[in-house]
Amino acid sequence: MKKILFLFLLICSYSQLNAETGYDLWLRYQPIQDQTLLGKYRQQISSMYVDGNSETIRMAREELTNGLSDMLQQKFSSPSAMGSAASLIAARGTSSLLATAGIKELLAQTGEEGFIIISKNLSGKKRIIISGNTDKAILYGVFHFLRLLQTQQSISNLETVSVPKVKLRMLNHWDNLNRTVERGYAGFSLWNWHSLPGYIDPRYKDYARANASIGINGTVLTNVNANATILTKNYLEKVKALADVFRPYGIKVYLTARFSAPIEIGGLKTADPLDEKVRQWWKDKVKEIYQHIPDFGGFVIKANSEGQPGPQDYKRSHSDGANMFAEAVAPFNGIIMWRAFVYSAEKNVDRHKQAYDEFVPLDGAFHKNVMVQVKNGAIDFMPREPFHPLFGAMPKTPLMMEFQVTQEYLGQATNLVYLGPLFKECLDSDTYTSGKGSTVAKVLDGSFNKDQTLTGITGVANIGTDVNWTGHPFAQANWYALGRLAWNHSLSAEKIADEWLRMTYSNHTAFIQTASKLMMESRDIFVQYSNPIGLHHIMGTGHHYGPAPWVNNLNRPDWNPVYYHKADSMGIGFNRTATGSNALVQYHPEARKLWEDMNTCEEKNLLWFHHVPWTFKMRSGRSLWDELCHHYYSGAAKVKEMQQSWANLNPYVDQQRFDQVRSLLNVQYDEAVWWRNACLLYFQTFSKKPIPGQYEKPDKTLDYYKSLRFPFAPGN
Ligand code: GCW
Repeated sequence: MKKILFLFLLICSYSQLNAETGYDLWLRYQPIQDQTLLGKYRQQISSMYVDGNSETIRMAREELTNGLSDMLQQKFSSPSAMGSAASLIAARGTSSLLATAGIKELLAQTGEEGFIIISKNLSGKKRIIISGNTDKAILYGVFHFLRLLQTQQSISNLETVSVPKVKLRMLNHWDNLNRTVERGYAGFSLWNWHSLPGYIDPRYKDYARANASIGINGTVLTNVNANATILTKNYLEKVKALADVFRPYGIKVYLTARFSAPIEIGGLKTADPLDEKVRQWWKDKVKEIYQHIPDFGGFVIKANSEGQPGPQDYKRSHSDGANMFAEAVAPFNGIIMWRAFVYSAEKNVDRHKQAYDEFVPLDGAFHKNVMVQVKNGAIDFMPREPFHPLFGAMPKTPLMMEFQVTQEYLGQATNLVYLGPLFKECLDSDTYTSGKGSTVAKVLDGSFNKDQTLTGITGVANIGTDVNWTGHPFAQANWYALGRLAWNHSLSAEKIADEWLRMTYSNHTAFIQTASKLMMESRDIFVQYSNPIGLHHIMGTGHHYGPAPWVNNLNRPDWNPVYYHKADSMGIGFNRTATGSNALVQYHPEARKLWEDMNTCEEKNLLWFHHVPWTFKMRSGRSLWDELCHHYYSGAAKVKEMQQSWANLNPYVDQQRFDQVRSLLNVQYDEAVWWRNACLLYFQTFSKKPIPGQYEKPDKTLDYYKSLRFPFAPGN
């Protein structure tokens, strides 16, 4: 009886949770409800002191004061008189406050950005010390400490030493100057170019806080499909205004450079990277940028890709192009991230192979301050994609990972898809290029190259003006996961989901268990009802929304879905073995083994590498056709289960955010059925086999699905 009453009271109290928009992201700093824990925390943190007076320290102090005051429900401040009397001290290792703390050795390992959080007896009193070698490190430590409280961890015996595994942890915004966002599904661009630099939207600071809290230290403000206008004086003043807001949070600003800018805004006749006038133009432009933004990070460049101008327009190589920029930014310690996302309409070569063919011969030809930025897979951010064969294949060139956080191909902003498992699947893949265990993550972090100074992971942002930043409330988790993995790629996707859920929603065990499962399964479920068994690139034209495997009339063969699935009366899938395009040859022989034989190939990538007969016997005992039906149907059915799981979480979530997710899951179910029916009806025209009797038949015709149009779908 008592138990029932308790449950009743619990449900009453939760359903009165205040409505939230999601604006606060994972930085909600909710009052700690658990009284025992609250008591402990209050005792352990009776007073605080943040030492220093730089802008960054001021931000750290502000965050800690607000966070502690809100969570512990008592007023905190950091009075300058407090100093060594405080029970929580945040200070640089060189601070006299920590002279006797004995942390020198620890701090010798933490570099410029790493931090320590330790419990220590100092002058006869137990304290918590947050320290590092720079103010930025302290800021990171403060955010981490707040996270410990937000996720209700014990702070009794702290001995955290945390050092980022890669140096550049970035977001790439595909934001246009007119504020549309290419592949953006969360409203318009945050950057209000028109009102900058005069008006500084407070949101810019919240953006910086959120990024700093997960260790992101760079942001590329503009679309890789670049507009040269960003490099004009007017706009540089706007960029400077943003850089000034981000700087205290340790975030550097980068831009995309349009290769033809010397012609478009410089009045030159050519953009040839070996032309002296062009080189000088870029040098002057870069100098001008650094006059505005002394810590400008550098450029990201998409060249000779999907119609963008580039060095090949002048019969020069990618390294000629990259090195011209590298030379211009080198005096200012800037860097160049040169994208490897290239494939040509003229070449009749499997698109999968083109970047490798183009870039591997250039290994060693790039200047020291150039990174080659490689997407996680060789095609294009597909729902499931084997790792890009370039990882491990350019040992003399630092490679930057480019993930896509925005869900261009993974349900955009209507589907709940947690990308942690996708990121991890790639990072943990073994390239074998330096022996067993040469994971993509280790290639990135420089484990195999002692001379490598540049290391990095970036993600194409999913952020816009929507009040909750990301459109789908759960898409916030993908931004969060990108940052956390860039800091520490060995974190598990589960651990990251757990942290995010606790901070964003609730620490309640029942909530965490169900919600975490929901997240962890979501990506596989999406793959099942959209692109199972290694299918890829069968989405709608242009907007990439929904299924359109039948499309075969686009200008370039490799823009057509039929190019990728190759369904015919015999079977389905892309033969990338030696008897086909032989893209497999680009992988190390050991890595190749996972895929090269149709009979042993891991099934999740089977149709990526093989053209498989409809009657082929799968491990389940089913024929390929039946297996395909099984995946599409069970994928859609699992969305129903997701809806049910979410419904059960009602007591733990405020009504506003609960309803939004609930409604979106309804949309997701409809979209799953749409993918399932459209794909199966279409593939059936080749397999000529029935959809097994246990499944409900599609209630619409293939022609109906083919007739659907979405002229104003976002992100296009
Ligand atoms: O994923 C594809 C997108 C394009 C994008 C391109 C790229 C910015 O459909 O919108 O262009 O990749 O990564 O350059």
